Amino acid sequence: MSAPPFTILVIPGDGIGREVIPAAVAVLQATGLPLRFAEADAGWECFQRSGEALPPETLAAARTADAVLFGAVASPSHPVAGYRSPIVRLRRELDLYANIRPVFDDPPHADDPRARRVDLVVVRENTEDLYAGRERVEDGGATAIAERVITRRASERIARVAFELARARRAARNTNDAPPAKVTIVHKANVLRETCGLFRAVALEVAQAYPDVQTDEMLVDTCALQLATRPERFDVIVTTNLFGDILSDVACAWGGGLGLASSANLGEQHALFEPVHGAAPDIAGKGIANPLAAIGCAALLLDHLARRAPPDIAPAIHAWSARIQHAIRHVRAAGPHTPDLGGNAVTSEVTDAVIAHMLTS
Ligand code: GGG
Repeated sequence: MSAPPFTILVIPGDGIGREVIPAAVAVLQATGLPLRFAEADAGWECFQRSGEALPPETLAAARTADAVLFGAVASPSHPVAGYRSPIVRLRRELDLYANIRPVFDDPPHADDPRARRVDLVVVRENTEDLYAGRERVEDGGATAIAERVITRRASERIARVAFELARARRAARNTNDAPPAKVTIVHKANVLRETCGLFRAVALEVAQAYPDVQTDEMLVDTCALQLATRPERFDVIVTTNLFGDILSDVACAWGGGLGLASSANLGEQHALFEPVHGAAPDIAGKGIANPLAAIGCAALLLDHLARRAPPDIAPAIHAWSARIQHAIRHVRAAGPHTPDLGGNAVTSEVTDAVIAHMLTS
């Protein structure tokens, strides 16, 4: 392949991000595709070393890369002067407004028959809501206030992503008896009348343009319960930033847990891929982190590059993504498994197994 290489900016971040991202890079390198890797720093440990959680050179490199592969960040829960979450900032700076978090159980990790029918995507608005960072204290610190920002523009564009995705998923199922596409709009408009009220109204307006997609709506607390008890009823869930953060972790329980959950952060100009899991300080440094979520991100990243690649190489890039996903399914079924999946394999053994399967099947 003689096409100019795509530039992938790799930001391992904190904790197990530094263990699982090299695994994903090893998988991408094994494809032999024209990819050029650059590495940059960000995160809590970076802040402690340099005073910057997201150094300007990291942000500049992210702006020029074809895609970013991000590991994890471990922000402290207590306030630290000058510190802001670098991943929340990156999503906003790059206008990565759509956070796409698929959950499926293939092969099923549990005997529960519901697990076999789980195939859903949480589409989370990624740039505003309580994560807009408008917080202040009053009364000499006795009162803390956070402003929740919901705009028509952000609600409209995320709803459109959800409906387009539902339509595309239905088309990809490619059978007459496949269930219809469905989008569930999740909010708390009965209490948060202005903010969730706006999000709900705009999402329902967008739904009018998609008569082929079933639309329903659900309060966020009901959705949490339904995700825990009837996950098979969902296709695409669209919701605001904080609700999406929480609900996608709940949903992950049906996909074998956080060690298997990959996500894409997409905007018009940029794309960033990261495992849903965090830095996992309890296991960091032990070499036992599950790399499959990060390797799944590598597959999502290739699909993204394929959509932008010249027609002569796009099919090969797509094919490698499919091979990686197939290898992940194989290793999920046959092992080796890291401790989160009940095994005792180390990160490198799982990575090697994925690469071996991907290159030989
Ligand atoms: N890879 C996703 C990740 O790092 N999740 C943890 C998270 O969102 N942390 C936010 C933060 O620590 O700033």
